Formats: sequence, structure tokens, C-alpha cells
Amino acid sequence: MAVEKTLVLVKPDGVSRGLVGEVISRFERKGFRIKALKMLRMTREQAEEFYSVHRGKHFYNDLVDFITSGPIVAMILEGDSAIEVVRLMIGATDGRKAAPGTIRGDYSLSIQNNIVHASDSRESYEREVKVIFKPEEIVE
Ligand code: 3AN
Repeated sequence: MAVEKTLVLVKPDGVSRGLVGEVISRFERKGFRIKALKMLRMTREQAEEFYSVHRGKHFYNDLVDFITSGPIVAMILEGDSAIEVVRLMIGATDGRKAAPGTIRGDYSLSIQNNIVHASDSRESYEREVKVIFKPEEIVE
């Protein structure tokens, strides 16, 4: 499988609970390389673009409110099959159903406050990364 990049966010609940180091550490130990890393607070405009695929769903407004409610930590990770492997490591969307050993399985009991986001496809990554990072913020 090919080396690829993916985008991970530690969401406001993960930051406020002090799980930034834990999340980064898991990905580093797995073997991913960090190609960009920053803390930011998403604007409403950024959040609406970031979650545009969910526009119209019943949880959309709550989702935008939540992701803009506090600082997040965003990173680009690179490695073999990064999109698929990182999704496996974060676990199912609902923390109550996520397998133990995954980030959400170990730290979340909620479908909204589920600690992390990770791109679910190449197309999602390409769209999401533009919302968060400028090209010059990504190392070669
Ligand atoms: P994932 O984060 O696993 O890719 P998505 O893309 O289906 O999941 O959903 C994006 C985010 O929307 C989730 N992380 C979660 O915060 C929220 N979400 C998804 N489904 C629901 C739902 N049924 N009720 C409330 N929030 C939801």
C-alpha cells in the first residue's frame, strides 16, 4: 500500500481533558510521521466548510457548535495506508461502540464528544486539509 497523508484533529473535549499528548503519542509510536501540527480555534465559517458533508443532518448545528467551542489540535500524519490505519486506531464514531484499544474506545462514551477526528478518504483529506493548513505549514 502507498504512503499517504491524513488529517487528525484532537477535538475540544480531547484538549480540555488533557489527551493531546496521549493521542499524538499513539500515532508516533505506531510509526506515523508528523508533517504539520498546530493548535487553533476553528471559526464558524471553517467548521461549516469542514463538516459540509453533514449539512442538513439533525446533528449538524450541534456539531459546528461543538467543534468551535474551544481550541483543537490539528495534525497531518504520514505513513503507509495512513487514512485506513488511523481510522482503525480511532475506532467507531460512537465511543460507546468503539472497540477497546482504540482512542474512542478507551476515552469516549459519546457520539459527539468523541475526542478525535480523522479523514475517512483521500477526497475528505484533500478538502479538510485546505480548511485547516496553509501549504507552507506542511513540511516536506
Ligand atoms: P467520524 O468522526 O467517525 O468520521 P462522521 O463523519 O459520521 O464520523 O461524523 C462526524 C461527526 O459528527 C462525529 N465525529 C460526531 O461528532 C458527529 N456525529 C455523527 N453522527 C452523529 C449523531 N448521530 N449524533 C450526533 N453527532 C453525530
